[in-house]
Amino acid sequence: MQKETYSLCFMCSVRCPIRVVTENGQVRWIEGNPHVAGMEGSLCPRGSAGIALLNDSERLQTPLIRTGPRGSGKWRQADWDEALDMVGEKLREIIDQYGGHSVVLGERTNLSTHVSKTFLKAIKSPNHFTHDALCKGSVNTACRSLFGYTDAQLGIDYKNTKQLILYGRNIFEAIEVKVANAVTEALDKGAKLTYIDPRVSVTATKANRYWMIRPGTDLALNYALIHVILKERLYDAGYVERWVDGLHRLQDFVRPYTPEWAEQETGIPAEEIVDFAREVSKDKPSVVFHMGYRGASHTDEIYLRRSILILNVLMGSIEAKGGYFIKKGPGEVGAKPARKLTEQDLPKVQVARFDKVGTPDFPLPDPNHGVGQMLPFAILNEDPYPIKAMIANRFDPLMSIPDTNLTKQALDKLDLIVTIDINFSDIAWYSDVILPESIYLERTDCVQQANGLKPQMFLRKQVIPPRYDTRPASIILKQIAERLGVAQYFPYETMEDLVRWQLEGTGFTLEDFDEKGFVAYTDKQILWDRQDGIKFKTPSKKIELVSSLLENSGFESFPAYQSKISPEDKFRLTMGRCALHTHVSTQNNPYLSEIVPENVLWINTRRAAQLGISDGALVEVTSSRGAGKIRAYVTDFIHPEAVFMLHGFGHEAQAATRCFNRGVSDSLLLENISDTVGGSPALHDTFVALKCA
Ligand SMILES: Nc1nc2c(c(=O)[nH]1)N[C@H]1C(S)=C(S)[C@@H](COP(=O)(O)OP(=O)(O)OC[C@H]3O[C@@H](n4cnc5c(=O)[nH]c(N)nc54)[C@H](O)[C@@H]3O)O[C@H]1N2
Ligand SMILES: Nc1nc2c(c(=O)[nH]1)N[C@H]1C(S)=C(S)[C@@H](COP(=O)(O)OP(=O)(O)OC[C@H]3O[C@@H](n4cnc5c(=O)[nH]c(N)nc54)[C@H](O)[C@@H]3O)O[C@H]1N2
Ligand code: SF4
Ligand SMILES: [Mo]
Repeated sequence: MQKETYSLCFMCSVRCPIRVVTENGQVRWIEGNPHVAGMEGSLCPRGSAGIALLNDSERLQTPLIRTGPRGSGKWRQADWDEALDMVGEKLREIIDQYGGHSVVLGERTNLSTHVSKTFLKAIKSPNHFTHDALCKGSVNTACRSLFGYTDAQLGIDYKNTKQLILYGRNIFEAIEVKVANAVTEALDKGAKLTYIDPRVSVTATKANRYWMIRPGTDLALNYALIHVILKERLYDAGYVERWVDGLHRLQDFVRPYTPEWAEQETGIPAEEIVDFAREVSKDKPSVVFHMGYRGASHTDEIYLRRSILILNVLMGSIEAKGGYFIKKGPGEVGAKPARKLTEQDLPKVQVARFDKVGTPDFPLPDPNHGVGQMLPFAILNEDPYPIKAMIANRFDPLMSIPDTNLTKQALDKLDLIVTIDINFSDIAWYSDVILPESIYLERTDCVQQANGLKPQMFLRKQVIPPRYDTRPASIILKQIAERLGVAQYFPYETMEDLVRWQLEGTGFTLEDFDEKGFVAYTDKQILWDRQDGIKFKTPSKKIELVSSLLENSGFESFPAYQSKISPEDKFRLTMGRCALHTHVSTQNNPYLSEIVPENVLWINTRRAAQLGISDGALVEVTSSRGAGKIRAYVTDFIHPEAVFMLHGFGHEAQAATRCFNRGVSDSLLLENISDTVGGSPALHDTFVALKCA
């Protein structure tokens, strides 16, 4: 008999709502949850490949304990008690000798992050970090510097927008299903799409206007746009007057940054910049300059993100139909959000974080997430103190932190590496103990509090029992906590117990999710009054162009532009995603690996000819940090100063046979340098040389 279950996809962390059909213990069908606006049954290719993941015989199946040197691939199977006892004993020794702060837990932010944070607090470690800084740390800091809200607290009303401007935000390949659907709908209704990227991505092909910008120079374009908008008074004067602090300083600052100046830097004709500023401002406030994720990633990234957000502010598009909105939580309708374990009375941790976030050395990045790419430096330099153990949960520091060799060197100093994963990731391969998690179809997860124009809650619900001897991470961490004598902070035996505990006081029950997979606190959209009702969270309660957050920590609000023209004999290395893969997770998926089995290096036709590189040839790509061999994809569709490769290839774990040693890992080539104000790694500030292999 067929059964349907509503749940949440986790082939990537967008968490699209899904409907799953099972029959006789097999998953027959997965589709987007038809009850959820914007999904309408659709799913991306990775979401559909969830069935292949479930049936994959190469995923982790039992706990494993290393028997040879790290990375040698020698393992023995263990039962859960043995593996957990071993982890518990080793952690106990480390904590007794070096203190709880010598333990770090890094993870991709997920629905159980409050469980991991509780685990660390229980053992008195401040050292929880998420992937966030690596993904959008500088976006987060830029948002706080202007509005007092993080990027995650802002949403975009794509459907009603009239002008969408994307700086390498490759919406049709770096997919979030609801967003891709909403943008398609807006384009069908006549919205204009402007796409800026040194590379012609799929999104570029859907745009009304495409600019092949010189890599790294988006900030110059924006300063010129702001220059024109202010000079020609194209901005929303009423909104700016009411909500904005610091316009005059901005005006003085952008005066020298003319369109003619920007043309020299970006390669975009000055008259096109002026025409665009005039066109876009006619549609204000239903205009979205997308704040972006990983397009244009440099040591001054925070200032690019601020400039993008400032363009929105000048269009009056913050808290506007067809613009940005501040996400509303259940508090707006007098209700309560799901509880988190971190709300309990936990031990106070006084020690500074390993990455020094929140101290004068690194004041601005979000301490709720930390800055993961600082980990290799903290371990190697024992600064601020020795780190001895790492738990990697749903995160691969070897492939997701730039400079794999440096990260490995640091990990070699640790006494214990534990990985909680579903796949033989490179970090699992390099661990001492692997604790396998049940995949998303096999487990119930913590509640997703989905704030937005309408606050809602979603649930990832177990669809079928685990295929193999695996457990949910929230249970694994509780069971380690038991061995460390801190079980009192984990008041549950099963995931269902934990969800019921979370829902207490919200007015909803676990069963309420059965019908549609979610519950809604209200059915009306909540937009605040643009005249008087917008609750900005900055000290001034206004949008701070001149930022107290930045300036109180000694950083400028508007530093002078630094040119980004690349050296003539090298290429700026850029990277990104494709629709068929998630970061470093899916390259071994039986379906997805068949369609995109390895990455290639995009190189401009003229530069390739100069180097004698033909399409399909094997080239050696070398940076200051590493080298690799990869096939060339010779094309006119990339700027001559840049090369591009997909992120996530070049896996080293031999047990993942479909992706082992296929293509090259960008992390092997990248230098580990950061935007030290905003917190993101500068992924596009490494230069590479090419030659025929
Ligand atoms: N299929 C798929 N979808 C995903 C993900 C995934 O792994 N797979 N991951 C999700 C996550 S976590 C994220 S963060 C987002 C990422 O979403 P995006 O940031 O939209 O995705 P990327 O593929 O990293 O796109 C980077 C783009 O920036 C361009 N670029 C490089 N240099 C410059 C520059 O100087 N200026 C400009 N304007 N562009 C430049 C690159 O050519 C590339 O096209 O995608 C999300 N969606
Ligand atoms: N060099 C370089 N570094 C980057 C980027 C880049 O483009 N280039 N992009 C950055 C960005 S935008 C992001 S968001 C991060 C992403 O960085 P990561 O979070 O490290 O990457 P993912 O591929 O999302 O997932 C990492 C691991 O989670 C495992 N996993 C998947 N599902 C589950 C599950 O249900 N449970 C458990 N326990 N594990 C699971 C996968 O097998 C994989 O090993 O990387 C950042 N780092
Ligand atoms: S974007 Fe695709 S892979 Fe990610 S959650 Fe949605 S359907 Fe799943
Ligand atoms: Mo990301």
